Amino acid sequence: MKREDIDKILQQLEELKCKTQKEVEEARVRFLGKKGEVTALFEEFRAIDKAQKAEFGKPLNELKQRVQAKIDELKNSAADEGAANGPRLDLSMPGDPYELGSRHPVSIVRQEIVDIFRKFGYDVAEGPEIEDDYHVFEALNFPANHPARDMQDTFFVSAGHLNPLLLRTHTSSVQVRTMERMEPPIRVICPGRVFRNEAISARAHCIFHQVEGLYIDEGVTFADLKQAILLFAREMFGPDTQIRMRPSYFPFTEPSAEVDVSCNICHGQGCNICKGTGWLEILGCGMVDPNVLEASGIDSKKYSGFAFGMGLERIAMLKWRVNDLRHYFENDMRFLQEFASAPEV
Ligand code: 2NM
Repeated sequence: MKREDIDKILQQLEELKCKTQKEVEEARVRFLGKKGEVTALFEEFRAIDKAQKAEFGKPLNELKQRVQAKIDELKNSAADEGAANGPRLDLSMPGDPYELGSRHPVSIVRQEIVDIFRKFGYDVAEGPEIEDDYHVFEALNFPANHPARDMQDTFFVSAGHLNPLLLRTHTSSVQVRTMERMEPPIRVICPGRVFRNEAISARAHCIFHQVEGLYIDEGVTFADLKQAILLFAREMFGPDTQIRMRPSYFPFTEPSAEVDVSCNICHGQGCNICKGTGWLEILGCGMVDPNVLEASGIDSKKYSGFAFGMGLERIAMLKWRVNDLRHYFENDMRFLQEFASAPEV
């Protein structure tokens, strides 16, 4: 092994020029490849005696490092053949299309319901999602020990004092605020998000959406309630829709009723959506309890009223035959895009 062997390669390295990546790769193979010049020197090095090893070990390692550094440097500066020889960017090509979102089924149903009641002369009222115990329970005639007031059923934001903050469990609190603020006649609907501490399943979720309605004036009767619900049901589900009322119980209304509409899928024949009954439950309602009117400063001797409430997820489930509530909250594009062609409302 001779010093000149190393110097000769260093000299070649000085003069090495590569224009393309292909040339850089060729240079790498020439020096560092299996049969490369530097590799050959290392092979030679293995056979020499100890004294020569001491002389050539260091310069040989330095040579290898310098070759590698030079190759790396050329790799960074040489042109990419793809860029130099490949197709030019065609500026006349159309761009990627924007992915358009679509309306969420719950929004579609809410808008339909709001439009129907607007036509009947109702205003829309909104209120806070974080409420206090007074507006969600106390003013609505919930007894002190009612289970809804329990941690089991309601999400509390702050507990431990007389009027704790909580996430509203219904939008009736908005109606309480409306009654506090206005003199009858009152006609409002309150769409909004509500929260209940439920285990999440196909039929229950801890967040869902309601529309509640309230009508207060002199001489409002249960007959007015029944007519309002019938007109609403026919606008919403079609002119042939029938309704039926079953007695029920809510703390804030007396008497109270559960309303079913005739199944518009099987028209009373019985199908798996209506479980063979021919009827679908869609809302709860009743005459506002005089205690509720009085709590918000409305004279229950002079005025009476009705109220109703319905769950939007449930109505959207019936309308589009969605079989699992969780679809509404997962934002899976495959689900949402099924509503892209739903009527724009
Ligand atoms: C329902 C069923 C029955 C209701 C009552 C009130 C208020 F504030 F006037 F008392 N708002 N909403 C009501 C009545 C809600 O939902 C199933």
